[in-house]
Order: sequence, then structure tokens, then C-alpha cells
Amino acid sequence: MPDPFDCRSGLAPLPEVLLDRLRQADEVLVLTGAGVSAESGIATFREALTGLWARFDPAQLATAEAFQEDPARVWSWYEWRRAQVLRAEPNAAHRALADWADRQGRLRLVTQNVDDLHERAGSRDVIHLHGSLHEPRCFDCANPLAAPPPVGAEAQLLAPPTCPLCGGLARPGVVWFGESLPEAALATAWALAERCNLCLVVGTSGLVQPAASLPVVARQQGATVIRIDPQPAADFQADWQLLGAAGLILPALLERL
Ligand code: BV8
Ligand code: ZN
Repeated sequence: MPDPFDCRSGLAPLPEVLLDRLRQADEVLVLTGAGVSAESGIATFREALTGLWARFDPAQLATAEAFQEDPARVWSWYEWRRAQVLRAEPNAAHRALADWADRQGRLRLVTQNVDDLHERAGSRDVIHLHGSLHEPRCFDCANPLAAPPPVGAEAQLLAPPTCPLCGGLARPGVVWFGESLPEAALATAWALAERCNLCLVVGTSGLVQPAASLPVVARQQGATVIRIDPQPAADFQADWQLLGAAGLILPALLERL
């Protein structure tokens, strides 16, 4: 793999072979993580713990056990994050991916994110591997529940609402660690990884499974893998790494297609 291209101060001169791969790709899989929402002001997953939650590791809070131990603490963290998303706007990275899909009909977007910024930027049929902040449900009977009015920017502890059917507690509609991913979403994502000829990996540390295996499967079957992130990843198997913010690199790439 060539050295990463440092695009942190603007798109570095990229080899024509890379740009040709982007232009010729007819089955594109894009996998996004929290980094694609960073320029919308949404703290990335591993930064999303400040204030009331600063002393927790995200993987500790993002579990059913943590919710059962202290429903108000976990529910409040998600409600604080959901309110942050509702106040945020999609950024240039979200918009570039939506435009790319409009231009290049065979682009499918798979996200680990639980926000709806891709949809609000115009992306359609977004595959959410880890669920959504906007679809709470009953912890006990899975009855879908209406999201309550959003909280303010100040973190506050509040008890989750209760289910009108069984009295159970409302939980966020996300996939917690130790929980299985939505079957249909994961099956579609694997199928896309198996058949794409280009896989863009944008704004993810690649630590969480099974999402992190999608680019591995894509590369094994011969797809070109391009990673976009300000931080280089030593062990990440990519054909190219473009170092920089997604909101800078994606629109610049789109201009060159
Ligand atoms: C499961 C929802 C079956 C909640 C999340 C092997 C196979 C299967 C499972 C496992 C396995 N090995 C281990 C496991 C267990 C576990 C796991 O992966 N653990 C990890 C910690 C090792 N996986 C599971 O439990 C999964 N379940 O497989 O079911 C099963 C069950 C039990 C046991 C075994 C198997 C469920 C995983 C889903 C967990 N839920 N989210 C919530 O959001 O609170 S995951 C969470 O992490 C978020 O969804 C987030 O999206 C995701 C990944 O994080 P990133 O998106 O990468 O965000 P991060 O902050 O890490 O990185 C941001 C990146 O952006 C950085 O690189 C940064 O440099 C970059 N960046 C910053 N600014 C920018 C930028 N990039 C571009 N532009 C910028 N401007
Ligand atoms: Zn219920």
C-alpha cells in the first residue's frame, strides 16, 4: 500500500490511476463511521463522553447491562446525543456522498452511525448497521415508542419513558455491544461487500465488528479500498489512505470524477 496521501491542507495531487478507479467504479460501497458527522459538530463515538458521562468508556455505556444497571444514565446519554443531532446540520461530506449516489447510480451507503444526517443530506436507502437514535422502543416488548421532546444542550439525568403496552422502559433504538445487528441490514451489507469494485471507508476507527470486516471482505474479492480519515491507520488494509477531513476530501474527489 502506498504511503498515505496527506490531504489535511487540501487535496494532494492524486495519481491518475486512483482517480480512474473512482471514475470507472460501477458498484460502490461506502462505509461511514462517526467521523463523517464530526464536521456537523457531532462528537465522534469515542469523544461523545463529556460532562456527566466523562468517566465512562463508550463501550461500557452502550450495552444492555449498563442500561439495566442505571436506565436514567444511559437513556440520558442517548437523549443528549439525539438532541445534539437534531440541532446539527448535514455537512459537506454527507452532501457529497448524496450527490455521488445521484450521479453514480450504483453507490450504496452503509453506516455505523445512529444519526440521520445522511438522510437529511439526501442519501436514500441508507443501511444502518447499528440502528438509530430516532427510533426508541420498549426494552421489554420492543413496542416502538415515540421519541419524547428533545432535551436542551445541558446534560441532565432523566428517567426513560414507560411503554403504554407493558410498562417496560423505553430504550434507544440502537444496537448495543453484545447485541446482534439487524439481520437484513447486515445481509445486504455483506452482499455489497462481496460484489463492489470500489469500497470507500470514511470516518471510522475500524474497531467495531462485524462492520469493520466489510472492507476486508471487499478487498479480498478484488475491490479497491480507499480510506478517508485524518488519522492514518497502521494495520488497515487499504489500497489508498487519504488523510484529511471527509468534508474537505469527498467534495474535492467528486469534482474530479
Ligand atoms: C455483534 C450503537 C453478535 C450505539 C455501536 C467479532 C465479530 C462480532 C462481534 C465482535 C467481534 N469481536 C468483538 C465483538 C463484539 C463487539 C465489538 O466489536 N467490540 C469491539 C469494541 C471489539 N461487537 C458487537 O457486540 C456487535 N454485535 O456482533 O453481535 C455478537 C454478540 C456478542 C458477542 C459476539 C458477537 C455490535 C456492535 C455495535 C455496537 N454499537 N453503536 C451507540 O452509537 O452508542 S458501535 C459504535 O462504534 C458506534 O456506532 C460507532 O459508529 C461505532 C464505530 O465507531 P466509529 O464510527 O469508528 O467512531 P470512532 O469514534 O471510533 O472513530 C471515528 C473516526 O473518525 C476516527 O478514526 C477519527 O480519526 C475519524 N474522524 C474524525 N474526524 C473526522 C474523521 N474522519 C473523517 N473526517 C473527519 N472530519
Ligand atoms: Zn413494552
